[in-house]
Amino acid sequence: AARIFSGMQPTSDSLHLGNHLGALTQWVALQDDHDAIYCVVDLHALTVAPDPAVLRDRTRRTAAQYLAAGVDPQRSILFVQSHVSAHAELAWLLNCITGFGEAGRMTQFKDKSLKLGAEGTTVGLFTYPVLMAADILLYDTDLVPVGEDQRQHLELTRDLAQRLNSRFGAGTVVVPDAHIVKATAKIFDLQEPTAKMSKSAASPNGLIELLDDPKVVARRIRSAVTDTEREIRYDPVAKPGVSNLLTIYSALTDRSLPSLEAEYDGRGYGDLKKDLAEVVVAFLTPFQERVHGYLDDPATLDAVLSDGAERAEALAQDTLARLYDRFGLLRRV
Ligand code: AQP
Repeated sequence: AARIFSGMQPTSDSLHLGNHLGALTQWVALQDDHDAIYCVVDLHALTVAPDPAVLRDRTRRTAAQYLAAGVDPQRSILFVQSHVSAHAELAWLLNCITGFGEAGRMTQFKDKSLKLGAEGTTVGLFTYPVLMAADILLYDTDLVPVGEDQRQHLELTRDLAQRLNSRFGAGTVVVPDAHIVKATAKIFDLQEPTAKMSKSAASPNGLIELLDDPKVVARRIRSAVTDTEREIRYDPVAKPGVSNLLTIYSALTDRSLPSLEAEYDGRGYGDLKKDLAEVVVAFLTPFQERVHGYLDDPATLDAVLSDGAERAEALAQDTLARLYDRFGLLRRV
């Protein structure tokens, strides 16, 4: 079966609906007929200097949300990045074959470093996509399910993989493909429906976090920005706000966009928002119960993560040894 690898950063207490629909939903679907590995990428989270106790807590919370969404540790490998030291080690090798200009062209780095300023921007943030490439290449990954915002990082990963293969011989590493599901590749901010929904949004009102109070969620959906027309129609260019609501509705109910357009033909935005709020709350309520179930039993959660790390480590060590050898590092006897 094709190998899948993906991860999310433990950089907030809760994942948001963009993370869920853009990535996590695909993770759960793909584990049926793929060999899947899912990771809480805590080393990546260090690029934003989190408080140590908060990071530790968020790492468990992120894993609990993967499980609550349906990641099955029997069928997939679920682990924490820092538990497998090969990630940091391979990242160093890849740092040494990545161009400074090449890394500097990453738009996410450019955006974030512009906000942080030269002194606030760490070298870690700069090499973040290289660590991401290491995560992926360590497991001979074929497919990486991510949202649209990660496309450029995936391209860099592919470039680095091809470079390794041309330098050290075909088949040194697997060149991975992005798996981006078009319909949900980019969920937008409810208040600013041309910007991606993001945990670092200007206003919390545009964000739906999976662990938010359902009442708050319903209120945010009811006050989502739409437009001055009245027609409920999927048209992301002319009607980004309404289209985003329809995308979320469709993804959570498995109903097609045309069937939703037909149902809301002649009805107002208020109806759409009220119904969507119910759909989202109906999804979130049992999800939150499951998350709290996992968090209430940290020993079991830690055991799941430890088992996952053991299985991931065996695979990662194999790739790392192969690459140390190709790079010409003397083997310890
Ligand atoms: N709005 C989104 N729509 C669809 N997919 C999304 N993803 C993130 N936002 C959306 C996908 O979620 C996964 C998590 O990636 P991450 O942990 O690296 O988080 P992120 O991309 O840093 O998340 P944010 O909230 O967007 O953070 P900031 O504000 O820091 O940029 C990835 O697969 C991503 O594509």
